Amino acid sequence: MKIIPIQFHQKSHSYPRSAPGGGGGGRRSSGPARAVAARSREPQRGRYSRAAVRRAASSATQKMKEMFKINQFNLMASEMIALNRSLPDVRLEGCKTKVYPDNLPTTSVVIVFHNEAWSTLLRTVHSVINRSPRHMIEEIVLVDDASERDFLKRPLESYVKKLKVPVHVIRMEQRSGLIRARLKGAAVSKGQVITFLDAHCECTVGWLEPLLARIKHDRRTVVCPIIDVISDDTFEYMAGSDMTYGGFNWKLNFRWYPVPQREMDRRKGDRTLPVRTPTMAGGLFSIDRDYFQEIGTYDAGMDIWGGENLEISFRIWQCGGTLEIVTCSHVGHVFRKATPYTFPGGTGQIINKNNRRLAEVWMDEFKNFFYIISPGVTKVDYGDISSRVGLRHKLQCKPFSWYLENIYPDSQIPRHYFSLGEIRNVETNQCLDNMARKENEKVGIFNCHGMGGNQVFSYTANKEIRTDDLCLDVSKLNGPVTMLKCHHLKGNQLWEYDPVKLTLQHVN
Ligand SMILES: [Mn+2]
Repeated sequence: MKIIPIQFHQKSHSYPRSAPGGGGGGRRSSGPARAVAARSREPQRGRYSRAAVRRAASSATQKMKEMFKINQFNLMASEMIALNRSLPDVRLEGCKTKVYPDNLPTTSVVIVFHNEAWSTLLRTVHSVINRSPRHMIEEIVLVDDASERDFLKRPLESYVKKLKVPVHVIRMEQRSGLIRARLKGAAVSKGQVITFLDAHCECTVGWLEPLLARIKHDRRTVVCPIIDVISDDTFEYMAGSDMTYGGFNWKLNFRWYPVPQREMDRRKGDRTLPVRTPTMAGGLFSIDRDYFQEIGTYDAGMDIWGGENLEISFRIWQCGGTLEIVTCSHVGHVFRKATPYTFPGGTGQIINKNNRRLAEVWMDEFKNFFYIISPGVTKVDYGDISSRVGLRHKLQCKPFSWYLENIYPDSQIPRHYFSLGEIRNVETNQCLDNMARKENEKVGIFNCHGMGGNQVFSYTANKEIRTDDLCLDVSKLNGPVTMLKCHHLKGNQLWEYDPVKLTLQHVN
């Protein structure tokens, strides 16, 4: 049996890091090619000149490393690439011939930034202007979340004044975080649709029309483009996969998972049709401006960043909307391995608080999967959620069980299960423990600590034993018991519990 690996895995950031082998992979962008050309001049022969070239090269490398730290991407490479560079057309063939209505709604493009590099921010702006039909762009709104860099003040304002699309720069008075800065940007925007982009993106040909067309068709549809990968090292542009969609694990981390067969069947195998996705990555999406208000924008009680993407995803689905990845729309994003930002109080506590609010308001009893695997979360002060609970009632939103059943039946959180907790050997008082090991490794046994976390397993209605998104699996006689991606097909992942003998037995 074939296990489809998850293509994207990342600890602290909710975007794919590596591109699967898509159509754009392997193509060289103009920037790094130019850097290579500059190096190709033959050094003169001779000991001293060679040493000088080596010294120069090593000091350039040193400088590149220093500059990398500023934004956690290769700033030197970014600065060598034109602000209006051309990009490959990475769309599926069937997308290139699609015809969209003329009278699509207009959009405001809202981009929040904090200490962003000039080159990546302006490349985002130029790519919007160059690759969008002029009459569909109402304006671009740049929301500065209290940046400290001088070039992002007056120089930015005078630069964008000369562009052929109105660009407004608005400033947060103090560091407010992504969520509140986006709310401010949305509040001043005038387009019929709001399109949120990150500050280090590049839009490709034809990106906007298919997004707006879905919203025109149904204003309660919220749409994301396929997020392509701009290398944080070379700025090479690589197509993202149309075969993954958004999910989440028990820790409420956003993850990309393979688009399941049922969603391929619903689209009759046509990959150019939008994919219904359980969640969005969060950085890039378009939404009808009035609908954004109706469904309650963002939870303004959340701080800075984190959890807001799952919150709006659950809310859209549970309250009668639709969330899609429009596979004919491609926007690139620079994926970073580490965040260059610091937050007052540290990121961990902020994300715990935001996730706690999201679990309390939207997840009903299924919040226990989150709390038992991350017990620290139940200790954070998450503030007052009464207005968000009120919103849920006012909009008559459906329960989380409905979402799991109908929108995300392949969820890592099982809709039906027999038990959730530790698996204890009653004679030795030792417990099964995932030992924080990864996929394909053996499950461990350790003294029971009663603190949840790595000793939490669920015995599901499908008779799987799961810990987060891994299932206990035995593929040969006499073991070992390994942890593999759950495949929902029973087989090697089927276990029988005998409540009389208190045994769990692998039955395949
Ligand atoms: Mn980003």
